[in-house]
Amino acid sequence: MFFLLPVLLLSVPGALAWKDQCTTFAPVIANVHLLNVTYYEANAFVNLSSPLQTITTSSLPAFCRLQLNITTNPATGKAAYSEVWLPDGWNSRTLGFGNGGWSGGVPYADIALAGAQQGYVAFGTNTGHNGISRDGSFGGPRNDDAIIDFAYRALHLTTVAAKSLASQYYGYNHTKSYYMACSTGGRQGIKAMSSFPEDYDGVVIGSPANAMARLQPWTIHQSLNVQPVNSSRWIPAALWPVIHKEALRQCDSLDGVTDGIISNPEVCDFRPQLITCRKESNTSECLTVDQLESLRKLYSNYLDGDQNWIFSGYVPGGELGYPTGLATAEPYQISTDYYKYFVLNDTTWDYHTLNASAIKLGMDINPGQMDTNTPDLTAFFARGGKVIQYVGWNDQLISPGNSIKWYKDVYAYTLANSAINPDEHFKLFTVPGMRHCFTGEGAWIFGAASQRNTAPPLENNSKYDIQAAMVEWLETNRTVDHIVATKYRNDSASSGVSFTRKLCPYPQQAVYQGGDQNSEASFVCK
Ligand SMILES: [Ca+2]
Repeated sequence: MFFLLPVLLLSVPGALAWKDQCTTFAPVIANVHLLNVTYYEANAFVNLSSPLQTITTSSLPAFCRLQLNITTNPATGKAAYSEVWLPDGWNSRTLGFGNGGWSGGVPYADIALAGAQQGYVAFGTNTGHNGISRDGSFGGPRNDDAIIDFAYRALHLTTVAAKSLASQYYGYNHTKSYYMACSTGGRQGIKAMSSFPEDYDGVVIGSPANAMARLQPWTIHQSLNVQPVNSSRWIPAALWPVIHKEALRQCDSLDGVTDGIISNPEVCDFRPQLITCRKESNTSECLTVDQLESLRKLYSNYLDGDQNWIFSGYVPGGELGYPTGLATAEPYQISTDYYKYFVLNDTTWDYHTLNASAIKLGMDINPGQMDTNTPDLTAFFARGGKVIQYVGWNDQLISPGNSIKWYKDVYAYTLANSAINPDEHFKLFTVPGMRHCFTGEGAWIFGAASQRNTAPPLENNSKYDIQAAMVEWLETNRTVDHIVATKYRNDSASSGVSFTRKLCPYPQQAVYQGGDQNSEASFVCK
């Protein structure tokens, strides 16, 4: 049997022709202005930096880099800076990346390593402003154009532009459109699925900062639980490893393996009062009654003054990250800036005055419609869209309870309001021993956003790489029943593998079946 190759494959240009194609590319898209175009040969030295991410590598395939000015509001002239990278060897898919915190910067490491290096047309945006993760001052006072760009508009318009640019560059349309991001990027992904369900076909999001009006007061609350420093309720840095050791003593072995990782904190009934200071105790190895009260608040659901549920608390196991997360001397600036520049428009606001009415005001104003807490993904699901969400159990910045609650909310809403089977469109993977988006004591390398600049997944396939798993699920309909995460020694791929573990779809957990504890093959999801 003789098969005719599609004409487009026969017309793929050689390397010289690609360079010519790139440097002479003159796309025509309304409100999209090409600032600069650069062709990078295969293995060229690429060294780029934004307030969000830096990439320094010589490991990329040949690609064409487009730097774009996208007018986001023609009436005011507001614009965003975006980039689209077009590899010579395109896999016919597009892959967009999101941001982190309040950051205004192109996610270069993700675009390079998870995008172009894997064959995708890859893109990202500065969300309409330049700035670092913790700085929300761009939002105020009442800078609505900038807030809306940050909330969703810049990414949406960049996505639309990237698809059109790919089509004009290669001469044919993409097959599937993907998105991958964590934290603020997770929120952006949820916004896209709910408000622009045609933007993407497959979405991989980690620990989303979606419930902004709830997350931000909780962030301040966590700091208020322990401050001021040197008060009776303060928990000094040296005491957190003591608390962690006790949490492990009580709960590590519940998953069948005593390895320093609590696989399922939901079944861990942590009782820190077992290390209460006695009169004869060394106070560096025990907790006072006031410190126990601080811990109780940190690990509890956060209720406002009217007893309304606001946000979930910390879970046992993440104690090595909490003192540099939110159990800090001052609140995380992301949250105080939320009130100063987005909700109250008062740059002198004192976070000690946070109360139920301020929390409600954030919910009511919902600046830029950035609060993306909707459980309604039915339009996205109805057109075949799939989403894989993941969250580290040891997340020190956004309680994993937030991801679990949103997953449950979407699940219930979908059942109640459509004929769609949510299991065919949505999976949540919990990651034991992982902090916010990356790092931690657990196996946390699986190809997700902001991970490849530390280390690649063990292999670039659907077994080890969450994005490859998404492609397989969406394009071949083979379901994702687990993903294998890798822990490298010293978090360095060149140092070799320390251990691998299965990540399981919630509410399943990896359960040890016997054999080598360092091998994922010794665990099953159930
Ligand atoms: Ca364990």
